[in-house]
Amino acid sequence: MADLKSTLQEKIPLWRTALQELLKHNAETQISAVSMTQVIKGLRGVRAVLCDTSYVDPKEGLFIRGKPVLELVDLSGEEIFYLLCTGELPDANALTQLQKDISSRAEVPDYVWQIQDSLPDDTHPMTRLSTAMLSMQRESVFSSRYSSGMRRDEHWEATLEDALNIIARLPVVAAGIYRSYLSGKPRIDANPDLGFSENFAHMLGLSDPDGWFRNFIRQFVVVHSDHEGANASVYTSRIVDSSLADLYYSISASMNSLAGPLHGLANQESLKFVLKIQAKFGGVPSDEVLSKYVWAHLTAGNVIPGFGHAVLRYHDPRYTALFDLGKEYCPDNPIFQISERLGEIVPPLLKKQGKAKNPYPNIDGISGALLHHFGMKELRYYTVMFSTAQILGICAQIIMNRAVYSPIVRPKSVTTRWLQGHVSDGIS
Ligand code: CMX
Repeated sequence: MADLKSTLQEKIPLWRTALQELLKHNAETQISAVSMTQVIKGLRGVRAVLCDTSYVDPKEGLFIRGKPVLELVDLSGEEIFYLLCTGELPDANALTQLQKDISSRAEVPDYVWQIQDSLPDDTHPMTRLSTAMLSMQRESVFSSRYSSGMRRDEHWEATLEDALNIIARLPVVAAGIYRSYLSGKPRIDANPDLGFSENFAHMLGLSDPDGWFRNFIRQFVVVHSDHEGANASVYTSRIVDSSLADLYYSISASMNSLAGPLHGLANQESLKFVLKIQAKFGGVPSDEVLSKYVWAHLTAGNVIPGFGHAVLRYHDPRYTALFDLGKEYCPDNPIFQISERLGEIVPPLLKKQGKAKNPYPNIDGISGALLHHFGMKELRYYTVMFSTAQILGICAQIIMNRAVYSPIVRPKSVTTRWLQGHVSDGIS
């Protein structure tokens, strides 16, 4: 099989033709209607974004390029990136070539660390990550080639260059942030013989005598790598990219969106909730005590972090993957046990409250328990872990967008007055 770039070169004309054909014969075909509720309540369920890298089925959860995520959890970061980009897995040669290419690009410029050193100590790690990404924008191949008059059909190639540089550097930056500003230890250099996930685990520097942490990170990366194109962080990156701002701007923007507590910060918030329970009850409370506590929290108007979802309506297979690892690696850890009990106790309570459309735990309701078990006690760092894995999907989606010439995103907004007029005109 050919390397990543040649495979993309082969496939891109086919993707372009497929979309042109769809438009030629169905330009006015309606695929989704938009209700008043959807306009006022976050466009939930409106089918308006094209994404071929992955699909979230409300019942079965995440499919990456048509394959259920639970069949993919043992893939390396490079394999999942190749799959996201092309729809195929690389053969051994293509994989080795991609790994070598990425590891040859892992040098992070000094100015990135100088900027990091100048930030106040209490800067949130997500702010650090986003700042690092934005500070490297001056290195964008897309941006510099665009200024020199790059042809439109070459946009994806320049984006691929940016993607490979970012995929090489971001784990180094993310792990460096952890070491320097959270655990107060010196940075660990990347090992050129290790791939994306293993290198990230290595550079974080947590004790890993059995290789379990490395295995956990491998699965963590796969399950966080992509989740369709319209979740808040990924869609943010795609909107930014649609103006032909480059991947650095786009990914930095995605990080700012992921940093919200209803989205990627939920892994931090979820573990905070679990630790509060452990401290309050001096360990793992009984189911009865836990139910009362959760119900009081809910009826006081709070959300239960790590539960619910905007698209999923059943169990999240990404939760299942990490939960199963927890069962294997740390069944007796009280933090894991509280998370496990919450996974049982919260859904009936959310159902009883009758608001959440999905009462089940999501990925952010379990990832923190494992990170904590493996020695990462700095909760504020957890969303950085999510973001570092998520760049694989964002890069793949944006390479595709440039390949098929996705135009600038610009839906139409309406005023409240227009909506009122629309209703009173009786038009529906
Ligand atoms: N705890 C309490 N209430 C919840 C809830 C939860 N876990 N999940 C949903 N609800 C509430 C909503 O706040 C909303 O209440 P209002 O009508 O008073 O505004 C109502 O139930 C309906 O919400 P929904 O349609 O089921 O959910 P949304 O699509 O609006 O929001 C999400 C989805 C994820 C933001 C929401 O479930 C939530 O806030 N969960 C907790 C935070 C979380 O875990 N986020 C991570 C999600 C995964 C990710 O993106 O990383």
